[in-house]
Amino acid sequence: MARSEPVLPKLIAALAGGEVRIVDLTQVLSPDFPQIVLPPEMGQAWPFRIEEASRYDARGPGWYWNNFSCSEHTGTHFDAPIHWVSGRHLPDNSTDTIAAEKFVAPACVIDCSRESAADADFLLTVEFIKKWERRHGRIPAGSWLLMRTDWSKRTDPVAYQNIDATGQHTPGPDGEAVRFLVEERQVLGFGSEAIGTDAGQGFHLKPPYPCHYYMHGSGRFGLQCLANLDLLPPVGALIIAAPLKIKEGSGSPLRVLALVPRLAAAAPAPAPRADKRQAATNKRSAKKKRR
Ligand code: 23J
Ligand code: MN
Repeated sequence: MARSEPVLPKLIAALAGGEVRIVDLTQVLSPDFPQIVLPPEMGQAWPFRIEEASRYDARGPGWYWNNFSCSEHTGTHFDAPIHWVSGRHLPDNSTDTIAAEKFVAPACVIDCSRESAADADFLLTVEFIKKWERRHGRIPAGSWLLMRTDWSKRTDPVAYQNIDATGQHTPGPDGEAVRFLVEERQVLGFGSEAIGTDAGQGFHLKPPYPCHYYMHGSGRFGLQCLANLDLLPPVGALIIAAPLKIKEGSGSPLRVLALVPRLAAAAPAPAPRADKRQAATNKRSAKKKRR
């Protein structure tokens, strides 16, 4: 960007003119929203609770306000590296010490909605990611990788949790995919629409909960219980995700916002130059042949 063209006035004008829209990727924080449940012998995350302090009444004639309590991992929330044992000794690993510039970053959105509808235990693989890259280009270092599953459309808490006798059944990445994203693509973090960044059956993968283990073990972040990922383009969105500055916090509920170019939402991104043959195929059949 040339120094004679300051970028912020352009952004401000683009926002005012509707060329850049704000998409809210956050679930409503309420006692009704599902909370992750661990085996009963383990420590549990508090669900969201809220209690009125006053509402223009004898307790406070001119004002309304509430007290609330919850876990660091309630509702749409951020996972910091210190959350997992693999990240416990890393520098700047908690919500109060992560550099603030990490909270504004681009996103790649990988659409697994069809696969997740067909199989609640769908696992995102390296092969699936590489297929996505042939259409949309290489995942840039420092990007969020957001896994679109449309899981956030499940407004029934029972369907959202999807627990049966064998445990929780929600989609997530397999261990190799997480290692690929961390080591070969240097992603900033991984985001999921489901209740965990790991699959519901992630405990049975190697290592258990590979997304938590590898992401946080290499200083990367997680976003859980995201919504509206279907409104984002595969590439080109800018995410603002800043957790509360809790001292030594392992995470926090937060508001996640995406800045989205108006015309980018529906149109596929330009094909990568590196693979011209594939690019030609994509142009002909981008609509009918989805991965
Ligand atoms: C603790 C133990 C296992 C898991 C989690 C927390 C989460 O998903 C979380 O909210 O970070 S899988
Ligand atoms: Mn969490």
